[in-house]
Amino acid sequence: MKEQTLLMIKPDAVRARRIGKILDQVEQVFQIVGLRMKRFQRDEAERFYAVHRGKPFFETLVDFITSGPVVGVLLEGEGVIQKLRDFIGATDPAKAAPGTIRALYGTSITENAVHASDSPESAAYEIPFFFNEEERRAA
Ligand code: 3AN
Repeated sequence: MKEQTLLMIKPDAVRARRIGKILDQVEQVFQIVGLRMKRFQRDEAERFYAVHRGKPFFETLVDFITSGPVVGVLLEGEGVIQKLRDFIGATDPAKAAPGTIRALYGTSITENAVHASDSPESAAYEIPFFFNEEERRAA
């Protein structure tokens, strides 16, 4: 089934000037249909990570994601949600498979370079933080 998903390049990777390298690797495998740089306000970041509210790392996560600009990347393709999750690697870069984006560019479980939606439900929730309906349809 053709799906859309969100990849987000996080502030650590933006600061380390890895946007181009990450997009290059992603583009060799996936179809990029949308691209937007933005900086989260605190309330918006708290909504983006609402499923983690109450967890011990929630404040750290919100502090980090609001610490600088991020890049939202809209991807489209057959089974792209799971394929992209495999491509970025495990949440903890130390445990991510060699060659994955997080193994290459992540430095800690918080500063792990990228985020990718983990299900159709989270993709539907997360994509609108970067792209509106019209942009999704035009993709
Ligand atoms: P993923 O990004 O692989 O879907 P989630 O959804 O479990 O991982 O967590 C979202 C984000 O929260 C992670 N990208 C990471 O930055 C942070 N995080 C998750 N688990 C921890 C943890 N145990 N300690 C610190 N930060 C965490």
